[in-house]
Amino acid sequence: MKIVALAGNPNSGKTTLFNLLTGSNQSVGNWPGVTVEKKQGPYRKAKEVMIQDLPGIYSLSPYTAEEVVSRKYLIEQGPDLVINIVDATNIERNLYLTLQLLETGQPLMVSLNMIDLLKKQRRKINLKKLAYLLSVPVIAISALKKKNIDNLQRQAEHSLTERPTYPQLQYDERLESALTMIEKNLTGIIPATKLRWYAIKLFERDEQVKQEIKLDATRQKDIEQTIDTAEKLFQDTSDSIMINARYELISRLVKMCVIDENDFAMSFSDRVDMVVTNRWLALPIFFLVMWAVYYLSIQTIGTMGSDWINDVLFGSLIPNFVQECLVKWQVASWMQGLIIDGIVNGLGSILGFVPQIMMLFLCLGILEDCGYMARIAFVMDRIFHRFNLSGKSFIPMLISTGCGVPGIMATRTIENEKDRKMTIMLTTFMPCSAKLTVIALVSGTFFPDQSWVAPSAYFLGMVAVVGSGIFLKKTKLFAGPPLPFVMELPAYHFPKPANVGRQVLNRADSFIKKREQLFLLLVC
Ligand code: BGO
Repeated sequence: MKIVALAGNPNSGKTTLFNLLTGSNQSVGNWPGVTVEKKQGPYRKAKEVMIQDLPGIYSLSPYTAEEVVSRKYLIEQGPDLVINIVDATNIERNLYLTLQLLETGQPLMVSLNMIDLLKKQRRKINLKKLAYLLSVPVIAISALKKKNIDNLQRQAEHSLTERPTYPQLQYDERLESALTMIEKNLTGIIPATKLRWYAIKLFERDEQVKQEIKLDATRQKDIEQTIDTAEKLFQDTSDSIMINARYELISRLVKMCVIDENDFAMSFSDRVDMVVTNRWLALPIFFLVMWAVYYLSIQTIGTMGSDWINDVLFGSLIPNFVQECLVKWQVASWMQGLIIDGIVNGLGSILGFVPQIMMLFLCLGILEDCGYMARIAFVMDRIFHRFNLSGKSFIPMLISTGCGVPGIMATRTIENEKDRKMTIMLTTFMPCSAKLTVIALVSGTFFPDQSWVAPSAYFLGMVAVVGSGIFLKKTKLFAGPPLPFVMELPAYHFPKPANVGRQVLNRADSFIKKREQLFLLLVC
């Protein structure tokens, strides 16, 4: 069986391409020992080829679980072909991973995705030149619009059968001579195809690689001397020398291959972002948006649906119908009371919230799908960072105001394990739609004429959650600065009804199931 691995930055379109290449025949699990999703599936045109989706990563450094999994897989398993999906609209950042993939010496081809968006941005990339400079095939595609996929498949099939080898890219001459000296120290210990990768990693003083290959003292001393000399020459640390060398090469590649027809014009998303992520306007706009969301779901449209379910459907229609049936079947009156007051009214109290919740999820789904929520995480990161919290904790917490279950699921995007665990612990305490009812009940019963009590309890709950986060961050278990917040801000899109619909149904489903379980527990 031949293996084709898909590698690329998060949001580069890997999943979209993976789905096209495998059809619906995929299996999902976890990589051994870590909670990183592992997806694979047979190539839909040749079942003997397995498509392996690697986690979305920005580099092959050993910091996040995703990076460790990917580099271990690439170096130890050695797939027959790596397809590197590059977001053509973010080529500078995406090429950083491309250079690192080239350094591994694996057979590689580049799939330049989102070419439709690039065209809209009035930018072009000279593909032949880029392929020539990178020394690997480059195919431009649009995975979303299914454009040029045949060409990509043809090239991949050709690369799989021919297995062509490509020359390594050359960085700064002084760096290259240091790398050659390290490679000489590794000859005979490391296979020739992997010499460059190991030389670069040792040059970067990568602890994992150092421990893996365990060199004798003489070689270690030689390599250390080479690195010291390079550091003196460049007046920089060795890992920074490597990073700079890659970025210098990328900036040369981009200058030579990318043609920007409107270098000074701003895109629509840039113009909207000037207002929406503005230092002073971002939060007031966000509060207005959230107020509109709650107004639509809790005050108006959602409540109309809930009132109809409570007052009409479960207020008279269903109870009257059930009562008539029970009387006709001569059921004992205590049993009638149990069925109508217990089961029918209980069911009504679950379903009564559904319109409000669906409306809330619909609004959140639209905001997420059009790209606004990504901006909010970015804006909130400015505030959260002051308390050593990650801005990525905000979206799960926000989703938890609807329901804790999808909130916990949303923590998957937080790379730092400590931050993820802490967010999981805290999101469930967020005042969700279920707790809203309890707040309404308690404040309505004990403070009937004080309308400020319920909203205060709601917002106090949120402040307590953030306060607990600040406190937990000071404990040994969760201490440490959050990882730098790197997040793709997608261009604003019209929300896709299918995406939004799926999200609303999934979230409403977990909301109903959660309440259903509680109801069954109470009935039992
Ligand atoms: C959202 N062209 C365009 N225009 N978009 C593409 C293309 C393409 O060729 N390929 C992918 N996309 P993933 P990873 C989205 O989901 O495959 C889009 O992480 C959004 N979602 O549709 O998931 C694709 O697996 C809200 O867009 O990438 C997806 O690598 C607003 O790129 C995104 C805007 O694709 C990432 C887009 C809630």
